[in-house]
Amino acid sequence: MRVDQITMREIRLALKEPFRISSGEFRERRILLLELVSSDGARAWSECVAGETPNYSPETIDTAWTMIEQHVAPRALSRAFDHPGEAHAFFERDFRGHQMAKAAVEMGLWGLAATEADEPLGRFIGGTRAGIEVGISLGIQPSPEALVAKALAALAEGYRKIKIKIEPGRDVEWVRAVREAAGPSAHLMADANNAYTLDDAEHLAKFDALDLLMIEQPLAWDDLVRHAKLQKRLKTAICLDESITSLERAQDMVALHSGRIVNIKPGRVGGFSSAIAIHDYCQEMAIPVWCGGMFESGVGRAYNVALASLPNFTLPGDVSPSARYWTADVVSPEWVMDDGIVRVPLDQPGIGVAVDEAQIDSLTVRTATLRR
Ligand code: OSB
Ligand code: MG
Repeated sequence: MRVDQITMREIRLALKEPFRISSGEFRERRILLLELVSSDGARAWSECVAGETPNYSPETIDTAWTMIEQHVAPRALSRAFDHPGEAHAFFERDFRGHQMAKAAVEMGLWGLAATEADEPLGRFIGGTRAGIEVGISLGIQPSPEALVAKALAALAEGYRKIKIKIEPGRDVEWVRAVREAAGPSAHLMADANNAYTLDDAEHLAKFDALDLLMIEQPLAWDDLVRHAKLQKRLKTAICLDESITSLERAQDMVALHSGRIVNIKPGRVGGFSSAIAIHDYCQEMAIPVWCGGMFESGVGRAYNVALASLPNFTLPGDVSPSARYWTADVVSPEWVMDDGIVRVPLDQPGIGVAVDEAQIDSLTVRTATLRR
């Protein structure tokens, strides 16, 4: 496979409602999309998940734009690949960090390879599921009552897991209110996005009474050692998100006992090869994984859905349907949820959805095209 051309575009998509996490608020997504063209004329779209501000990881859409334009895309255009699985190691060579920038191009290569192989992306990577159980991620609400209302509405819509964003002052009592309203069988979890320190261990142990599936990333974004100390003091399983940026960090998590579950976001770990390697390793170690989300457009969602069809993605993923986020998504068909399940598109090759190019043109604020 040879890539002849990579077109970068930034589009703007307004979220239906603002989304607040402990480290910041999102109202609109500035989304970086790529379109790769192979020397055989095959085309594939991919998405960079970096946000507007560096509140989740050090990357932003602007750092990713620069890195892709100056470093990642030129590398991808510089040689042929027998298989997209070769790209990750090639992008890592003497090139530190910038996982989201690397992942956008690397995943595009997987999308392109699946298209050229005439196989659905999920099957191409060895996925076995035809549908993905969906969890919703609820942003920090103005009051516990508002949170309870959102959680009950989501359960009524069929969501299989409710993730509640928390921060100091809006945590145990807020989640307890949801537990009391939703009943003992609801699958609930909390995500702190780094809002706590080890000094909060005693407070966080109060979550143990609420029978949560897990608590996601309570401590610093790049921490493993303190999470291990905290995990010793909690019955509730810690799930790591921000801290797992590579297979090696997942191995460290297991070695240190920093957590018992991994949220895999392919963008955060440098792409599909790394995400699949973490999946395989966790499966060997009996660590359940699930697919996280970064408010992807329908393009990035296609990759998450394909990835989540691998067998060890045993917990519901943050792969909500298009209508949860956008008035109109940029793909057709839009992603839909039926009885809490998003279907893995297995009836067509590649990423399984078509990009609405006229709509994308109307949303585009900048472009760049790189050629071999
Ligand atoms: O921590 O999982 C997170 C969105 C932006 C940044 C970080 C996170 C999230 C989400 C969104 O929780 C989940 C989704 O895309 O539905
Ligand atoms: Mg998270």
